[in-house]
Amino acid sequence: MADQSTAYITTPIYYVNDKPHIGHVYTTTICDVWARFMRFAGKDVFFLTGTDEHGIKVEKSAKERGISPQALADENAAEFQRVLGDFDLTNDDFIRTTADYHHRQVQEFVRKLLESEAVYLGDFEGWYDEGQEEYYTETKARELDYTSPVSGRPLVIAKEKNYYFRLSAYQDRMEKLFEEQPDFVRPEARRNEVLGRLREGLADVPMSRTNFTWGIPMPNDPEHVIYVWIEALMNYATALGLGEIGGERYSQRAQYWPATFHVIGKEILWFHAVIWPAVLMTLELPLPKCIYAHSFWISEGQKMSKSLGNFIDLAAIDRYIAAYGLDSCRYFLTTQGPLGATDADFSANHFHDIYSTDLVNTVGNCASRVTAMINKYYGGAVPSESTADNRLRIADHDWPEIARRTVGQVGAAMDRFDLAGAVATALGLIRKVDGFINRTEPFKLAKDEPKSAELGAILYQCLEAVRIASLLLWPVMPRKMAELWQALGLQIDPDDGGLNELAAWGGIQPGITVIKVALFPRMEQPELTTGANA
Ligand code: ME8
Repeated sequence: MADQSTAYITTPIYYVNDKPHIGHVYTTTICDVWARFMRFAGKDVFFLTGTDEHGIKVEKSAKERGISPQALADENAAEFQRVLGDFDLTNDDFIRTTADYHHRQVQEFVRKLLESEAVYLGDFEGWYDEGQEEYYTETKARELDYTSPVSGRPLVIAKEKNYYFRLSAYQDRMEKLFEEQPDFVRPEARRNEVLGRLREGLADVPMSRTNFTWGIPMPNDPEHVIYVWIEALMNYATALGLGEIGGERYSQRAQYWPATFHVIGKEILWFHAVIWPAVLMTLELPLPKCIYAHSFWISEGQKMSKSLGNFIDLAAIDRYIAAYGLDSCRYFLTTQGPLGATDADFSANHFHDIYSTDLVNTVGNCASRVTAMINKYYGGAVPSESTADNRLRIADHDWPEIARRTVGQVGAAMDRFDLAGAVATALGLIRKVDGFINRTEPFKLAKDEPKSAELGAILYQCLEAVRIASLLLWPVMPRKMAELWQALGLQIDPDDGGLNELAAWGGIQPGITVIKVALFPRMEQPELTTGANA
């Protein structure tokens, strides 16, 4: 099981009855940023994403199209993999819940649950959301006005003989968990929601269904199919082979358990924050460290919907990538997304503003300014920052200390999954370089005292700070930062770790040649539409 050096991050597994859209790309991209950063920082990371392929919705969609559920799952899982491939995502595996190893292990886990006191056969009647395949308590159903918060369709009264998971028996353990592990659910607003619902009291939840067949049968009673939510949650454990102790997967991957972060959207928090830990407690497996539930993207100020034509689907995302480049899209998603407790608006104007302000005017401009001056005044050869052995301290800037602090703050933000905070801190280092240039005016100095020690020191320090910022920004913009490294003659493989050593002050050797870079072209705002049919 996990020690200090390993980390495990997961996305939800996505339903294959729908096409991939910005929400899926978003969650997977932010997990990718974190995974990349942690690998660079020297952790042994396992990053998992995948598809949720069973359940009545897939069965129905397949029937409508006159194909088998497996054929539909194969087609859409391939589409998800293709799309995710376009976003430079570095997931270590892509789990599909129709895989044999998942099937075997889920049955094994359910066998264990059946042996415990946690599962029983009983009658059930309740408010049911057909689209989400989720039951609601009377209180919750009333609060929702008896309509699905996801599809807007009416909830129905459903009745079935089912196996139940005795969630009610976990009330005390759950309350204790939330008390002892205050960071178990993040952000805080989401934790409070779960706590509120927890205090209303836990009701048992169905664990099996008999009204369809597309799923994994209960090992003791094949008439029943295991409830897709219980089965889907288990993917986080089956991907690591935890249901087959001693097996190949287990020997290679068990050390990653438990998850550092299960990153999800807020609509599926209850399953992850309450049901999943109760199942894990019964299976006697360690609990995840944090369930991080982000909010939603909305589009141009409104909930995304096909009828409004404002859906940020793949065709729309592709248009943004074509106009601004992939890394700009990763940057926008990471820094402007709904990482916190409020929804975030995806708007063409906002995208363009961020591109212009942060990427063109800040990152791109600063890197270009510094490399251009070194070329102009030193023919591209990096000057030294010192006279004899003394580093010149100019304009009260203790650069090594500023850089050290920045690296520490970015790491601490990443530890909390505050990706936007981490990037803002890294960008802050670039802004300090800009401020430093404006204060010290090397261009004037170059006129008065060409090649003075002070001029050399200023430019060295600017370049060094830009280099360190680029290491911190790499997880978000891997292609652009690699382009910058090439211009600076640096060979870095972040997958090999070493961030702390590389980010130590003084990494650039005076005398090496740097090329002037232009990372982000300035441009007029392009006309971009959102939905495919907008
Ligand atoms: O719920 N903004 O799958 P799913 C941000 N199979 N993120 C969004 C979003 C939006 N507007 N819309 C969706 C399922 N997402 C289950 C999960 S896990 C064991 C099973 C993202 O295909 C967000 O991460 O409906 C959300 O939780 C996920 O897509 C839901 O994907």
